[in-house]
Amino acid sequence: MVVLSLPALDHYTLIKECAVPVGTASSNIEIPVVDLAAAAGEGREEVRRTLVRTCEDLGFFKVVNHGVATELMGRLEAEAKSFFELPLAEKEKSGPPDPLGYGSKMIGPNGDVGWVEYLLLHTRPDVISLNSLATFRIIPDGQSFRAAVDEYVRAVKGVACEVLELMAEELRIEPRDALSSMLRDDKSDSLFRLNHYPPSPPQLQLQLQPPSGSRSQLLGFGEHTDPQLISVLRSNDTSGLQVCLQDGATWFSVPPDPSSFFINVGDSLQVLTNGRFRSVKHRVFADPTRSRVSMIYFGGPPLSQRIAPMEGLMEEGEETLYKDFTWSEYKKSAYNSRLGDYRLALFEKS
Ligand code: GA4
Repeated sequence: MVVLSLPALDHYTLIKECAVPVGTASSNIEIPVVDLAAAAGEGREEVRRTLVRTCEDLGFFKVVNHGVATELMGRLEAEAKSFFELPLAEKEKSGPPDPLGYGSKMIGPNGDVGWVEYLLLHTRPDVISLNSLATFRIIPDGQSFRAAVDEYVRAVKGVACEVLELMAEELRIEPRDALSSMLRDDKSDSLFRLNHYPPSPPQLQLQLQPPSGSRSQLLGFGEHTDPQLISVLRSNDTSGLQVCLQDGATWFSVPPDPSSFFINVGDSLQVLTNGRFRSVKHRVFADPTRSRVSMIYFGGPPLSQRIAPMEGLMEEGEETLYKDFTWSEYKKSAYNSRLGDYRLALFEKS
């Protein structure tokens, strides 16, 4: 069992804000599966069809047979654990997040909190803030951590690009790499996040029970959509991730699967497909007994990229649902928002 050391139980009010009464999330939803080995062979068309249907309905799916080495995933998880096991004062040398670097309990710049500590890094080695740079200096074997992050990011970026190419093919977007080239671009503004959700301590759980007797859980990361194109998540064997159905109200729990990736559509891909694909709301609850460690690649375009519906997929006479904007404008606006805001509202045509 993985139990990492708990962050100091200091900001009691912050923690209280993370305790939310929850209804039972449904777990009997079958998560769509995209098999990349099948996509490389005769099954390609079938996989493409399922993928596009899934992005239209749910915006979330699991990827299997992806070819990323289990050893690499395990190595990075071990490096992340060693980092999160450091004393708080050491970790704080890489913080507060600006937005890159180490953060604990505070998410983003606008007052969101969660039962989580994290490291947020840029995937381009030349985009470093002092904080994120410090990350690899404060651990004894910082070089091997950096190397594992770089190797892992290269591998998951490959998976994200393969998936984007399958989508483009099925949507008849020309050229086939019109989407994936935004991630492959040297100037791609992609991020990488390592999250550690410590177990929610029993003494706190007792104190936090709402008077009504309803169940209360510690919210690790509040509900939100991702602003980028596509996110690729891998976690250890601890549950906690919940995804919202298209109705905007029904949540389901995602059973963990450390050997697979979970992918979700982000806001930018929703716009590039003129609302055909769904940017999906998701959130994470802390487990009462086990640490959850997740690693997420957020595939974003270069800052100057225009985010507008792709020509090839527009039907004749179809109107653009969104105003014209660049990724840089959208990103700036996202950082002025709260986690749970519907960020695309400002960019929709009235
Ligand atoms: C959500 C997706 C990514 O984790 C992230 C987050 C970012 C942050 O943690 O700094 C944001 C959040 C995310 C969206 C709204 C803003 C920005 C926190 C927040 C309140 C790194 C990202 O790109 O957007």
